[in-house]
Amino acid sequence: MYLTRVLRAATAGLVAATALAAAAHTAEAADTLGSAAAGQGRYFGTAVAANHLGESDYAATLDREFTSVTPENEMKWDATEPTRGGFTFTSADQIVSHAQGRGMDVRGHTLVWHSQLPSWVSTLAAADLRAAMNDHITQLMTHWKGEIHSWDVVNEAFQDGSSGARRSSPFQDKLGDGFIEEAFRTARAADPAAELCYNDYNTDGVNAKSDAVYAMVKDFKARGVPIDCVGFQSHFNSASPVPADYQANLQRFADLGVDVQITELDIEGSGTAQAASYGTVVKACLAVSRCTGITVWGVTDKYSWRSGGTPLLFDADYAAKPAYDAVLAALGGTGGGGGGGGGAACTATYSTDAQWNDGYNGKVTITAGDSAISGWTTTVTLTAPQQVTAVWNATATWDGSGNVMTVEPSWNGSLAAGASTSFGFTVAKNGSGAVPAVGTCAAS
Ligand code: G2I
Repeated sequence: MYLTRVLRAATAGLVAATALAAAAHTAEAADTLGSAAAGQGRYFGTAVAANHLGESDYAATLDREFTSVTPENEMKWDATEPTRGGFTFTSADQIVSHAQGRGMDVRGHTLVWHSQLPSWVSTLAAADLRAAMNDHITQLMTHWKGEIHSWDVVNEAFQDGSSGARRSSPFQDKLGDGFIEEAFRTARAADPAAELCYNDYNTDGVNAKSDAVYAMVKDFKARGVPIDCVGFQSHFNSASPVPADYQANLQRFADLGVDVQITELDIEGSGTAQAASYGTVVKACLAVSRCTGITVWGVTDKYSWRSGGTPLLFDADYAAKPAYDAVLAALGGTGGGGGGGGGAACTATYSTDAQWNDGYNGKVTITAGDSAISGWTTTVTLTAPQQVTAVWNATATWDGSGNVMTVEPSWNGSLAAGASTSFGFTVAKNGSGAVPAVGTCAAS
C-alpha cells in the first residue's frame, strides 16, 4: 500500500517534471524576437555591421534573437564598386555567410541610392550612367543570386515635404523619372527569386511623400513593372513619432498588391514610453497580413547610427530594454527573455464618455495582465485640429506635432494582477469628428 503510493507519487512527479520540461521548452521556443515573430509568420531582423561580428556579445545577441539580417553599409555602392568595374564583396560576404550558417535570411540594401555613392558615378553622362547603374545591379544581384530574400532596389528617391517630387540625384537628374522603373526591370532579370522593394523614410504615415510613392507603386502594378514590396524605414523620435495612421498607411500599400516590410526601425527615447511606441509598430505590422517582417536598425544602442538617442532594443551592455519586452509581448512571445523585466503587462482600451456640440470626454482604461505592475504608459493620438484641453488621473507629455500625448500614471501606477484604473481627457473637436487612437500599453 505504502509502496504503491510512493510509486504513484514518484510516477506523478516524473510526469509533472516531464510536462514542466516540455512547457519550459515551449516557452523557450517563443522567448526570442525571431521565434516569437516566426510564430506570427514573420521574420524579425536587424542591421548588422561586419566589423562587429567578432565581438562575442554582439554575435551572441544577434544569433539568439534575429532571423534576418541587413548589411548596414556593406552592400552599398561605395562599398561594393568603389571604382568602376572594381567590385569588392568581402565584407558583405562575411555577413551573408554568418547569416546562412545560422539559417537567417538576408535583406539586400541597397542597389540604387543617391548617398554613399562613389564620386565616379556622378561624373558620368546619361548613357554611361544608365549602363553603370544596370551593370551595378546585375553584378551585385548575380553575385548573391538566390541568397537574398528581398532587395532594396531603389532607396529614398523622393523628396521630403509637400511637393511629392523626386529627389535630385545623378540618376534622377540625368535619366529622369524612368530610372526607377529601369532599375526594377534590370533587377528582376538578374535574380527572379528576390523580392524587389522600394524603400524610403518619412513615408510611414499618409502624407505627400508617401502619396507620391503610393502613386508610383500603383502605376508600376498597373503597367506590370516588377515590384514586390515597399520598405518603410520607420526612424522615429519625438519630433517624428509613430504616425497615428501608420497601420492604415501600411494597409493601403498592401492593398495595391505588394508586401510591406518595416526595414530600419529605431525609436529614440527610453523606458516605458519608448516601449509603448515599439509595441505600436509591431502590432501595426501584425495587423496587416502582407507585412512580412520587421528589421530594427542595429543590434545595440552602442553602435546605432544615432546612439545618443538610444533607439534600439538592447542597451550598450546588451541588456534587453523595456522596448524589447514590449516587442516580444506584442509578438505574442513569453517572459522577459534576454534579461528583461519579467511578466509585467497591461492593456489600454478607449471609450468616449460625455459628448457635446464641439467636444467630448475620452476615457482610457488600463488593466494589468497576469501579474501585478508598478507602472504603465501608453499613447493617445488625436487628429488635428482636435485639441486636448484637460487630462485627469494621469500625466501627459506632448510630442512636437502636438497630436500625440504620452501618458503616465499620476498616483495610479500600481495595479494588482488583473486590476484596472482609468484616466480621462477633454477634447475640443474644432470641427473634426475623429476618434482618438490609443497605442500599446507598456507596463513595468
Ligand atoms: O541614415 C540612416 C539610414 C537611413 N536609410 C538608409 C540607411 O542606409 C541609412 O543607414 C545609415 C547607416 O546606419 C550609417 O552607418 O547610413 C549612413 C550613411 O548614409 C551610415 O553612416 C556611415 C557614415 O556616414 C560613414 O562616415 C561611415 O564610414 O557609416 C559608414 C560606415 O560606418
